[in-house]
Amino acid sequence: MTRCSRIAPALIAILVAIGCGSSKPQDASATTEGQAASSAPAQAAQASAGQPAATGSASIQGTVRLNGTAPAAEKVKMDADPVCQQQHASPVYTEDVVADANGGLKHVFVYVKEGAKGPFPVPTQPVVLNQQGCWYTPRVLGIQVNQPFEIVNSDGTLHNINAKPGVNPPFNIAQPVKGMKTTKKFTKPEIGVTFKCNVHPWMRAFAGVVEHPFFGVSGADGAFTIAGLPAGTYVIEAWHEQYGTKTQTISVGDGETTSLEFTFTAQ
Ligand SMILES: [Cu+2]
Repeated sequence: MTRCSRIAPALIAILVAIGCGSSKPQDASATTEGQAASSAPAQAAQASAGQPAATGSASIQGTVRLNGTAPAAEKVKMDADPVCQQQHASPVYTEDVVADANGGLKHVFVYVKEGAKGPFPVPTQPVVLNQQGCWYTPRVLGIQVNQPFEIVNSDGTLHNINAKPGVNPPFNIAQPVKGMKTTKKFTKPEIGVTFKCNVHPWMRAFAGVVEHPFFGVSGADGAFTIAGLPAGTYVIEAWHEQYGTKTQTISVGDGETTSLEFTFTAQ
C-alpha cells in the first residue's frame, strides 16, 4: 500500500505524458513497432547481399584510463519502490564514474569516428537493453543505424523509457508489465543517446549509434577491442558520460593488432 501511494503520482504523470491510458494499447503498439523494426534491417541486409564486406583483419586493443581520483560512488536509494529494493541483496552504487585500482575506466564507448568505408550490412540481431532490479543493463551500448534495439522489462513494476536524442526522434514509452519488449531503431548516427526512467530517476543508460561495426565499450579494467578493421588510417573517439570525448588518429595494417590508450582526467 505504501508503495502504491508513492508510485501512483509518478505513474499517472508518465501515462498522461505519453498519452497512454492503459497497458493494452501500449502492448499492441509495441508489437507493431517490433514487427516493423525487424523487417527494415532484414531488407537492408538483403539489399547489401553480394556486396563485399567492408571489413578486414586489423584490430585495435586499447585501454581507457582515468588520471586522478574518481568521485566516490553514492548508494542508490531504491526504497521508494520495494520491487526494486528486494531484488538487490547488497546496496547498489552509482556508476557515473567507475574506475579500478589501476585507473582503468569502465563504460567508455570507443568507436571509429572517421575513416570507415561502407556500406556495411545492418545486423538483424537486436541489441538488448534490459531493465532488471530497476537498473539498466548494459549501461553503455553500441548499436548500428537501423539495427533492432530491443528494450525489455524484467521487473514486476512499471518502467518508462524516456529517450531524448538530439538527432534521432525522441520517444517515451511505458512498460508496465513484466516481460514486455519494445523494439525501436535509430535511423541516424548519434553518440551519447540518453535513456532515463521517470519512475526511478536513478536509472541511466547511454547508446552510441554508428553506421559500421567498429566500436567497443570499455570493461571494468578499461580495456576495449575494435576488431575486423580494414588496413587504413582512422580517427578513433572515446566517449564517456561525464568526461566527454577524446580523439586520436591511428593507422592499422592487415592482420595487425595495434594498441591505443585514452586518458581522461578526473574533475
Ligand atoms: Cu524504472
